[in-house]
Amino acid sequence: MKDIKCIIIGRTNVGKTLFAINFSNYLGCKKINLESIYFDNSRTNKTFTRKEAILQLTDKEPHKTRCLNKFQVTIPVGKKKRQIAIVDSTGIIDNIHPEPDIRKAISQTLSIIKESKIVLHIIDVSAMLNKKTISSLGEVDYHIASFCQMKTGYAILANKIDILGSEVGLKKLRSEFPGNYILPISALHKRGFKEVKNFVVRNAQL
Ligand SMILES: Nc1nc2c(ncn2[C@@H]2O[C@H](COP(=O)(O)OP(=O)(O)O)[C@@H](O)[C@H]2O)c(=O)[nH]1
Ligand SMILES: [Mg+2]
Repeated sequence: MKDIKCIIIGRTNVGKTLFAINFSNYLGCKKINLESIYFDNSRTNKTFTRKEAILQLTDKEPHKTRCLNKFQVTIPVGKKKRQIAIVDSTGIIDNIHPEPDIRKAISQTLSIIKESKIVLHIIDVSAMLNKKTISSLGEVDYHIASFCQMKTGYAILANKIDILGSEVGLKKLRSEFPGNYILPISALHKRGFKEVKNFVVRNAQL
């Protein structure tokens, strides 16, 4: 049976990679077996502990991730166990990026959205009120939401709710995206993960 694809998308620095690492750990992966797929379709495999993955794959600087990173997890769906590929991706931006390699990686992100049953769109609610932050809400977030409107497996994850003042951002997010399913989370502290897991399980069953 084919893996169910669950892609994690969003602007750069919103916390996609940290979420992918901590969520797969929450789903029971003690070791992270990561398959990286590059835009030329070349692939590498690496095994990390959670700590190593956080140190090597996440960063304060934008565009640390420049490929699709596949985290293989197994979750109970009904009475069976199903393989789910949690796919972390290169952050998308409002404009055209000057670096060709990043542009190619971004187009790789966009091309996989269509074939993913589950799309988790991460938005940094701590940066909602600060337009100057790299991870703040952008035009591209509205484009994603309208492109994914027809998908039942589409949810917005309102990340960084551990940061002071983020509840104001969450309120604004809810008013900007009234028709969408929004789950508040902290990728750092694994908050809201139970709700995300339930959403993934529900949609994997469909
Ligand atoms: N406080 C806080 N920081 C976070 C959270 N999620 C991510 N970060 C930080 O945001 C930065 C970017 O995270 P990363 O996962 O690399 O973002 P990506 O570019 O979307 O993959 C890193 O410094 C993370 O530690 C969160 O829930 N809370
Ligand atoms: Mg990343």
